[in-house]
Amino acid sequence: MSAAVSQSRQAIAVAALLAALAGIAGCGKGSSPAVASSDAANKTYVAPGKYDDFYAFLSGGFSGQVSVYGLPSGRLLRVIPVFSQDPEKGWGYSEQTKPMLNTSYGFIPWDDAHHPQLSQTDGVPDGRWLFINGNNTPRVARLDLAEMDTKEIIEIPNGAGNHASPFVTQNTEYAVSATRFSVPTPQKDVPISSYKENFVGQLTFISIDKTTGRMSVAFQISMPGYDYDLSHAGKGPSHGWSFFTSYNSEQANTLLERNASQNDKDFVAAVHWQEAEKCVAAGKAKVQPAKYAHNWTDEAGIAHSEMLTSTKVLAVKDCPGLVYFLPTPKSPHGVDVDPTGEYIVAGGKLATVIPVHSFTKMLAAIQNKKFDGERDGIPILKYEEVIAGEVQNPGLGPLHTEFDGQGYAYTSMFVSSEIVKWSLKDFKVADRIPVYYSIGHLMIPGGDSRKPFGKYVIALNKITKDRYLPTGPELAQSAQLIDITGAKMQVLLDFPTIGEPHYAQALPASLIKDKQVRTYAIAENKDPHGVKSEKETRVKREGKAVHIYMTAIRSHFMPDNVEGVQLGDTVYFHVTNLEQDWDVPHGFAVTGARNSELLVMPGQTRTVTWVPDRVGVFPFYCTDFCSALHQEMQGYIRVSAPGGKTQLTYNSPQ
Ligand code: RUQ
Ligand code: CUA
Repeated sequence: MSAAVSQSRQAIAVAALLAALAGIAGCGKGSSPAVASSDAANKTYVAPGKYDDFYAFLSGGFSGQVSVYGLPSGRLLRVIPVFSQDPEKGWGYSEQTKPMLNTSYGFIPWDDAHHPQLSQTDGVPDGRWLFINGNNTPRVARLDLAEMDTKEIIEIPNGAGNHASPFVTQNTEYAVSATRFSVPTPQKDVPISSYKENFVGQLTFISIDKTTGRMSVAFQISMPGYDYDLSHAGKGPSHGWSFFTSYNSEQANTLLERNASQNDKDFVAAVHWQEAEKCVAAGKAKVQPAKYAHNWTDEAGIAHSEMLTSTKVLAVKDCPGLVYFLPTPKSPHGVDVDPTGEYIVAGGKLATVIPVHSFTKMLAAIQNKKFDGERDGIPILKYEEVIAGEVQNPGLGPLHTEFDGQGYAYTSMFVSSEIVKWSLKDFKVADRIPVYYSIGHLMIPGGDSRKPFGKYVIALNKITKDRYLPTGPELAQSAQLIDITGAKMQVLLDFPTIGEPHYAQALPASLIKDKQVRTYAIAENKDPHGVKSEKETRVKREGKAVHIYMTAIRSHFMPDNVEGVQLGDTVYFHVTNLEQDWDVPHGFAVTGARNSELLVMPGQTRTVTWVPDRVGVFPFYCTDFCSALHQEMQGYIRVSAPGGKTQLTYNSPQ
């Protein structure tokens, strides 16, 4: 079908779509017909003591965390704290972890995490790291997959609403970041109505060190002030490019719901980052002052934070061949690149087709200058020249697409609450399945890589309604596991999730299960406040600070009686867990603590700060049931009035 015909069809359908969008909340469609069969139960049953086949990493959305699930069982295995303080683990409360949440705005103990991304080698998940974006105070985090722990967080300068992120390139050369909200850059005091003159979009390329994973902002590209929404990197032949969707090419600054839904097409920005590298090397980027935090955890498990002061910004006009616009209907959201690297699939929230761009055609159109004018110096490629095809009648509200590596694509349809499977050969719909309800992202293990692992697709649904026992006004978000091995998709399982899992990633368990760290060697404990045995335990006063160098081992603390603390002192409990056995953490909590407990892994040291505000004798105890005599794992600290007991005393090992 010609592009012109499909366009008019779109125009007719958009009004209906907008009406449907307004009524999204009405998606409680009553009970689902999809009753799981015993066959489905068999496919998700993981017998007690047996392992799942896949690790799945789901973003926690507004919980700011990452949760780890086993597939196919849907069992929650762990919540990894990232951008939000977590009292369960002491993350962001212990002195060793607090600097991880530092930003140019100060200590920010929360963020909105959207897109987990596994590190890749040659376009395939390599099981080393997981990256995830913080949307609100723009940040990107790197997690280590052997420890399942957050190791690094970098703030993104000149940004706001870091949504199109982190989406790594084929060999994890870069993770990217883009401003969903264009802002005056550098920030300045201007009328909001001067949006068109003053507001700038920013695409950021964060380089990743090949061996350590260490992140640094390599360069930024300033773009017209649109909303940059999602991204994916090219692969194979399209390696060297990254694709970003944009909406609000209308550049509205109010009531975007209507004002940013005017244009028939917005753009996918195709960014040739290898060209950017050349321009930056040739000195074409401008060094701009910027203030942003870079936080990392060292080998000793201690976080550090440094404030950086400048960034390199590349203007499109200074680097010809850097960016091209691919017209894309209509307010596109997701952009996904198929395993061959040839097809660039966009999900237009208000579009009635799924447009599939061809990378080969794009290169030819660039070569032959098939342009439809330009915006802000960025050539707009002719739609007909770059489009490979449109998937007709896919359903309503396409958002995101994943691939099975068998020639099929799977697109989430928000408005019509379904997943539609279509062929990359003829762009024809091959199957569809209802999901409950209002699906956002979907995920196939490895489904955005060069070699998808396939087998399942998970629907990550925005609205839960009647799927579970009701729990008051708030319901857990809902994921659905769907078998994609046959010609027809089959729902196997519903399971609740934590926060809002925007996106997810999964890989075969065999890739990382045997490299999981079990303990930290106590002999190699490098924490300056750590001790290696009970003999080294001690209590030291430094002015108004009292440092308690304490150990924990089944089933006591050493020392467990401390006296001589004065009102007005600040007490630091440095707790080292001497255990060298897997799965024997000790906890630590003290009465009146205004932060949280500690959870200390074997061989690790964690410090909690305690400022007593009254005279008396206060208990502390282990919070993690560690042995038959866990309840005996307790102690006392005495606080005296100034002028009372001044001599520090404590018990030591016999
Ligand atoms: S989003 S429902 Cu934050 Cu990736 Cu698309
Ligand atoms: Cu240590 Cu309970």
